[in-house]
Amino acid sequence: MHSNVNELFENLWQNYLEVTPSAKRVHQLLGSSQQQDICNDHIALRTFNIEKIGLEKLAAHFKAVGYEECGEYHFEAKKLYAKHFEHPDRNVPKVFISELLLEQCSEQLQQVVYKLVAQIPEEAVTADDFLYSGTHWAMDHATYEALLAESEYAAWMAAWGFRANHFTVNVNQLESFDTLEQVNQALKDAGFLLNASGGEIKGSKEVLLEQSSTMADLVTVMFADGAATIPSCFYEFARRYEVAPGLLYSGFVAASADKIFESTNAR
Ligand code: OOG
Ligand code: NI
Repeated sequence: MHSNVNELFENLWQNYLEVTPSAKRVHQLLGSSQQQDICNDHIALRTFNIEKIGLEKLAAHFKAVGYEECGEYHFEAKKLYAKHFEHPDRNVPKVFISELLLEQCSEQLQQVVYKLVAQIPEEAVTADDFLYSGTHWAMDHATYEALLAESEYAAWMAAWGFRANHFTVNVNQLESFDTLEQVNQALKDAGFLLNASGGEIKGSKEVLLEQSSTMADLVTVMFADGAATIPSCFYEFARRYEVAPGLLYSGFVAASADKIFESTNAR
């Protein structure tokens, strides 16, 4: 496990860029007009609720660099459970980790997932690079399609594995944009496709958090039986409101998160 939080994030970021070509363009678009670098509000990772690689196994890597558990979230329809973590250093991104509740899925899906997870070497889970290690298995295209028919989340996880599935621009800190509407308009003008599920802006001032996101990039992956082009990772934008003077809300909003998950849907 890493002991340096900045080193961990640098690796997560480089790994994310490898499969998210649009992330560089997002930074050019939003960051070119300001002195400071873009600041990230949070990142998110996904997994399956199998002991070997469950949420807590991912969380251990963040706890090792100082993160603390702060909130939990349930997504009944998507069969997901999630927690969020914060670091005492407010400049470090928050972390959102979810896991698919396999016992609620079909026998076939469970069997496929258990076979994939069995291929992960035990020691890979505590290795420095686990959180950006991608997949540890070979999968054919038909298996991906079978997972996709039942759970988009399961298919994404089987295709991309362990990595940050998005980074999130902290909109409060942008110098040339005041509102999330303005950010969204700039993104659309530049040709980005936004996730419109539940509306382009999820949440509101009333729930202390507004969020939007791009639809995931389409990237060619090599399945065991050949190449296919599928959704990879996306970029999110978050504007937070004060819970008290000078103190921004730091949690997540389950109803909004439910829609953000859909940023990796096919389009
Ligand atoms: C996480 C979706 C939730 C948020 O900010 O509410 C989320 C995911 O897609 O894995 O990121
Ligand atoms: Ni997010």
